[in-house]
Amino acid sequence: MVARKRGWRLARLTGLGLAAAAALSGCSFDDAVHGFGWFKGISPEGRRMYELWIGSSIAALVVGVFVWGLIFWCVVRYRKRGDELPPQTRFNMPLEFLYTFVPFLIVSVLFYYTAVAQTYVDKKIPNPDVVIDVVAFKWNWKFQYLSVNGAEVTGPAGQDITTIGASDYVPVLVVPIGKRIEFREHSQDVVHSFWVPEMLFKRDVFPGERDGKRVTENVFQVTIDRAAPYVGRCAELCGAYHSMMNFEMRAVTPEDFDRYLELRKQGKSTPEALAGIQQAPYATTTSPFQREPEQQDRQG
Ligand SMILES: [Cu+2]
Repeated sequence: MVARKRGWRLARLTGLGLAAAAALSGCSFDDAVHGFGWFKGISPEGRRMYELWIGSSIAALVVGVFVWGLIFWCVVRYRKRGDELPPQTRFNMPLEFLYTFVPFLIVSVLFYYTAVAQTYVDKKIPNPDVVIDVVAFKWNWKFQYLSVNGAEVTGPAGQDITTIGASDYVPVLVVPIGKRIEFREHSQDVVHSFWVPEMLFKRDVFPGERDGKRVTENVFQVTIDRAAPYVGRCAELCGAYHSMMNFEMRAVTPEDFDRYLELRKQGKSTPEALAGIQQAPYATTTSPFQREPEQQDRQG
């Protein structure tokens, strides 16, 4: 009777714990189960990596279930039945060949799909629609629009159009959806890492100079297909205030993007220009500003 009561309490506690974990982690059951914990991605590149992850996880599960099955079968089938030594079957050539060849095959298949996905994610086209210069430094980001549709982006007086945070807001990088965006990274001091979790992508930002000129080692391109605010982070421990090195990437329609750039060129600040395209409020903390309910849905 006591044991049954205890079992019931344990079951109730477990259920409560699982429910709390699901609620506190902030992700839906569907995300957790179907995505094995991953975001679905907001770019075609991200979704390729998502698919690779899902495929690899399923393959690993299949192998895992098969191995667990073999273990339990052996445990039951070959229990000790007496003191007599069972028949010894070492050096079984076909079996040894099989368990050398099969893992090699698995690794080759995983390698193939990884190489294909990586090539796709790293692909760069010659004339991206938007080119953005990313400068990381301790402990903030500076984004500069270098060109849009092949034309250099400058203000009327030839000034650069840059976005950098201030004491009351994090840098907000406005980008258009459906356009090929190129990011050129450079660090002014130590190694940082540009990371927008929902892009399922991050890339280190390296410092370096050659003959007095900065070296841009890392360049990548991406197309974002969902208009929403996304939090961006530094993913490389870079010093005392590394954790504060956040930015926001605001993906908007191409029309809003053009208007935003126009306002910036007219000398408006980032918050003013954001307000001008009805994209205020802007982020003031490490989280992007309050999202619309439909944008919160990661299913896309
Ligand atoms: Cu950093």
